[in-house]
Amino acid sequence: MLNQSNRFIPALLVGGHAVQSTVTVAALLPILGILGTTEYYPNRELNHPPNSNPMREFLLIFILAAAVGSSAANRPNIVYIMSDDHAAHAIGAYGSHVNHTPNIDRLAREGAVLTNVFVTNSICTPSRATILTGQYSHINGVTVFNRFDSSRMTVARLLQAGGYYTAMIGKWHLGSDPAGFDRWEILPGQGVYMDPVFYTATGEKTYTGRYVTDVITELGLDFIRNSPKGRPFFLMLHHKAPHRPWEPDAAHGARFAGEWIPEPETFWDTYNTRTDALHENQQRVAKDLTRRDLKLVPPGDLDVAAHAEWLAVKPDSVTTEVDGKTVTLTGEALVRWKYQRYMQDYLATVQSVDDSVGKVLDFLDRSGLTKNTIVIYTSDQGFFLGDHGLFDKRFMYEESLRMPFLIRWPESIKAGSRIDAMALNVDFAPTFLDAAQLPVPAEMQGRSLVPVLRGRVPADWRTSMYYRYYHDPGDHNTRAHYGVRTRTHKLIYFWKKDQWELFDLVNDPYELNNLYGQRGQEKLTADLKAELARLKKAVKDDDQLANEQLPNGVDGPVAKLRGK
Ligand SMILES: [Ca+2]
Repeated sequence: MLNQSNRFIPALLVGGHAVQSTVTVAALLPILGILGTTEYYPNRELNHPPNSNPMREFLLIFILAAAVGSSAANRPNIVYIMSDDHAAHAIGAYGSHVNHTPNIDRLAREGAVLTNVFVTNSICTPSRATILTGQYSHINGVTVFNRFDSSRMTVARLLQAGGYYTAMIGKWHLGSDPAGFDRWEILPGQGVYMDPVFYTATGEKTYTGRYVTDVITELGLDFIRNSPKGRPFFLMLHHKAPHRPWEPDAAHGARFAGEWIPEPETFWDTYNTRTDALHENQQRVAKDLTRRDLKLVPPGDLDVAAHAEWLAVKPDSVTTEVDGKTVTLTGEALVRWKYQRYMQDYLATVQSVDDSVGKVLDFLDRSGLTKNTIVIYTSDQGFFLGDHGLFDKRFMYEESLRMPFLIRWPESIKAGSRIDAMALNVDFAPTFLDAAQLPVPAEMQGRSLVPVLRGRVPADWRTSMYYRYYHDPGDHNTRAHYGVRTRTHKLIYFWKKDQWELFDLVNDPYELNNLYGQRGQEKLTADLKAELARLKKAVKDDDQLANEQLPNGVDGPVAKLRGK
């Protein structure tokens, strides 16, 4: 057993490359001493006492756990597929009324669908930093679009150190270079749908004439195909789709162009009883979609600046063809038309992602890897699909808060499972480590979902969650807020406005009736405020980043390549 555990230790020290020699724990202690003097975490004051060295601590934990022995045999491969802005209610397994996703649904059939997975800060970059670190935004330092400090502890570094062959392919969106990956090929910033550029550690490549979802899929499969035999792999396959500006490939675009998409129940929400925040938002289908979003074609005689200006206009009338006749749409008819254009394109980009999942699953089948590979499909957060008249995310309302999460792991998950336990994006990193039979560092704030996935929910499993959104006013004038969601209620506090919303999720699942301040709600309100305060303290949020809007980092140097 000792020999088996020792085989991890050299891998830990030489960056994941297999070394055949045997090293004892005692021989490593001087090296840990050296690490003790290393300034490994520039921002460690955020989450550690002044004298602690988190890198040393987690290495020590790791080595001790390895020394007591964990069976390394048959550790599962992990394929983590994450799209960008894919709402659960646009997935068949979650009861979509607007589309079909047969390949993603296969994961639900052959594995599990988790129905209560929530994001802790509903926006791209912070969710990605949380998934990597297992920490809330105020601890990992990424509250808005600021740059992630890649020298921090991440699940990729730990898996790589634990012997996994690791890759990050697709949308990274964290400003700094990826670390902890044997291979990375990322889109700069948001990336683009057509003719995408990918950055690597050593160069860049433009895929002229190619569609981004297809390229990401092929690069991911190429990574799996070339993984070293006898070593488990960890692949983060991150799609750009279905993020704005929702540009489908030609085939899917044509297929959805004629589709009529049902409007959601709350499409015409008047925001009655809700606070100023919802009234002030600028992410409305009715008013905030641009000509570019709607794929309107500019006049041909515009120069570059005028062309960009034309596309950025949010039109209040549109002249288009309806049933072969040219008509000018305004008012309610225009709003309905905008919704159709938005959703047709959004869903067409989703369909390419669904195709991609099918290709990955087929490839695993053909390669004999299905049995020992965990496959996850999720999105970095939810999205409004016209719900409350909105597009985008950010708000703590259900459609934006809920992440899709489907997982297949034949060895551990009963096919067709439906899991209602409350899970969060802080849980993903601990889950990967646990599945890989590696220890979870104490500074990770989530919990492993492995017992939950195996159908044994621990008695002390969470029944409430903490949320905090910072990007105010941001791109959509969305007001900063934090809040608590229990299994039955939600309390939201817009702290810069000192306004509250309280919803009964059982009797008002669409969150249309703000109960805050209503007679008879005093005890419920007090209980939820107490729970909110308890959670805020438990996750160590003492407002340390509440009033600071950190500068954007996503367009910073992805290594040396920017600006050349
Ligand atoms: Ca996103």
